Amino acid sequence: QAPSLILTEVSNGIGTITLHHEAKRNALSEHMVQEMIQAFDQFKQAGVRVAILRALPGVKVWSAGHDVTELPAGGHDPLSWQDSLRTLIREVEIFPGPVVALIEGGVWGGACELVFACDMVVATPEATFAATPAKLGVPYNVTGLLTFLNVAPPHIAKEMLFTGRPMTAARLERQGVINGVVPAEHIGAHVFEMARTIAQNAPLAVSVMKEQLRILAGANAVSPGDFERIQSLRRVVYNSHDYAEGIQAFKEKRLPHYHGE
Ligand code: KGJ
Repeated sequence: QAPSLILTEVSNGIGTITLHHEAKRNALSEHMVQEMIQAFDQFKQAGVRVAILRALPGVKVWSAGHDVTELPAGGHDPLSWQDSLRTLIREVEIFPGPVVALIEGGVWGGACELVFACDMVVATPEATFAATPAKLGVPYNVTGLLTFLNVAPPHIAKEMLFTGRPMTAARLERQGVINGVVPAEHIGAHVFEMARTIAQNAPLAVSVMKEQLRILAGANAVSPGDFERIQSLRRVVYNSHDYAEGIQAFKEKRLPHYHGE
């Protein structure tokens, strides 16, 4: 059996998932994602009321995002319904209790979306957040963009998505995108305190509010025609030279050369 890439713990109705694959900078591989989904299932069975998603204390990289080696080479939708990142984000959204992200280090690409999809986010002052599909030439999917628009003001979401540059925790807190910035030595206690407060409240009321908020946040009507148009535009991107080049350049550890086709 392959070694576990996460650690899990349950105590007093609070479940913690700790990403633990530092050699690959906690990239969200299929293997790690499957383990996280299993952990959420176990949390449900154990009656966990609040989940905390974190990496080991002191890490430089919270997660490097989608495992780029697992993105299809070209001609296939890299963020289809069955993709591991998409599956994981749905799992966080439908988990019956709040999921709180505790962030130390850099958060990249799909991991940035994962963190924004959590119900609350607390980070250390050194934490940074980067949305990187434009760096790799990836056509981001519809619900993925909605995750950004649901938590960030449009100008901030666009700056993140168009530049791909890491944004500081302080700036995101000012914009109301994350809930708090707490020094590393206090962040664990701070997040557990928040989790304990939620866990003492009425679990049915909390979980039904979470589900209502999820439904309301996704209540944008897109016509079938518009949806098909979006999918056809995305198809142009993942069929392009630039998408294949972005993935290839990452694997060869070099800068990509983009032509816009
Ligand atoms: N996928 C697969 N392997 C990765 C990833 C990744 N995202 N990130 C890092 N690794 C692997 C590297 O290939 C190295 O493998 C090892 O982790 C350490 O990375 O050569 P190996 O040892 O076999 P590295 O780069 O030596 O570590 P640092 O110098 O500490 O740099 C950490 C960084 C996070 C800055 C750097 O690894 C990096 O820039 N990673 C890619 C970040 C990124 O662009 N992620 C977004 C991926 N895209 C998406 O999530 C999506 C959905 N998207 O639309 O774009």
